[in-house]
Amino acid sequence: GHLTPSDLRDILSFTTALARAAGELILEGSDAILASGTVDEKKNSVDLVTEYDVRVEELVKDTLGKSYPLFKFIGEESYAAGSRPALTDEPTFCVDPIDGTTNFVHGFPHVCISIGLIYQKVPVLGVVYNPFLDQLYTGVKGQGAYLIRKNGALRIQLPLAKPTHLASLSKGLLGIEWGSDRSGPIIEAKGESFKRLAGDPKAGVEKGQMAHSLRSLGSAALNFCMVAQGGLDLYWEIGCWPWDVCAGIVIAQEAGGFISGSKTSPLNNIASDDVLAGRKHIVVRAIGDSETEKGVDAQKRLIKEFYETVE
Ligand code: 2AM
Ligand code: CA
Ligand code: CA
Ligand code: CA
Repeated sequence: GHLTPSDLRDILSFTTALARAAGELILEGSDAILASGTVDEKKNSVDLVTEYDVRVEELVKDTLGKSYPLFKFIGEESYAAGSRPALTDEPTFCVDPIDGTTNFVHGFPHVCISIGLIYQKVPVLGVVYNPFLDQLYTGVKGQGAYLIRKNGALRIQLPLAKPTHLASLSKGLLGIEWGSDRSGPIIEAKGESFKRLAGDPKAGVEKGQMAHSLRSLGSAALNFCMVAQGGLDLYWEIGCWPWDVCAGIVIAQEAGGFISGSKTSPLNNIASDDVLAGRKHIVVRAIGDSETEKGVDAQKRLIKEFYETVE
């Protein structure tokens, strides 16, 4: 059936409570993993997974399945285990049980549960909860983005979050990530882009054009939330999956951010699908002369292409 704004509000309360419950399990898991837990390697020695990634996804998948039996479910660990439903126009939850697993196993407190909802192939709702810092971010298409902490809920709106003179690509604070694909060409190309952003003259940067600094939070979802909050001026990443970006896209967009992607931007010397989030003029500058897509087109494409990427 059709998803109304009121349905989305109901789903938001449900998924917010669920994210908090998942957060409790993540905190419990952190103590266990740091004390004596086993960390397994997936594709290489930096692609990590723990039993808690799987347990949190089971909790979320089972709970959603009971209340929303007709909705489809896409999750990182289910996908890894071979459960890969086709992406359709039906309502589809898109979940990353632990985003920032590397942080999780190191006790670096930028870790979250990310619950997104896709409808007609567009992300329409996102809940991202960091239980270590007790920060919960929400976004619902057309209904705004919020940061909820112990002391209350705050509507987040980019134009109000930061003085304009600080918000540019040069002089910005930029979110970038090394990712878990460390194959030579990828890491070399990323390194070149990062050097350019950091101001290495040999990498072709004009004086005064470098970023204030680069930050790697280690969680894609939290990078989007930090863009929404105004803490990062741009988030740029290559190698994402739909569960990394689904919830965060809605939160950043509802806070007034712009989402795009480009295989041909000056940042993207890997020519693989990337994602950019930030204020529109900053994203447009980062993309340069290459084509900028309309927000919804870019989001649709990102979810679809990220999902249909063949390993
Ligand atoms: P994870 O912790 O759920 O595995 C770090 O770059 C961020 O990107 C994390 O959100 C991480 O999610 C995600 N990520 C996972 N695999 C990646 C890859 N191959 N390339 C880039 N990012 C990846
Ligand atoms: Ca992972
Ligand atoms: Ca992830
Ligand atoms: Ca994960």
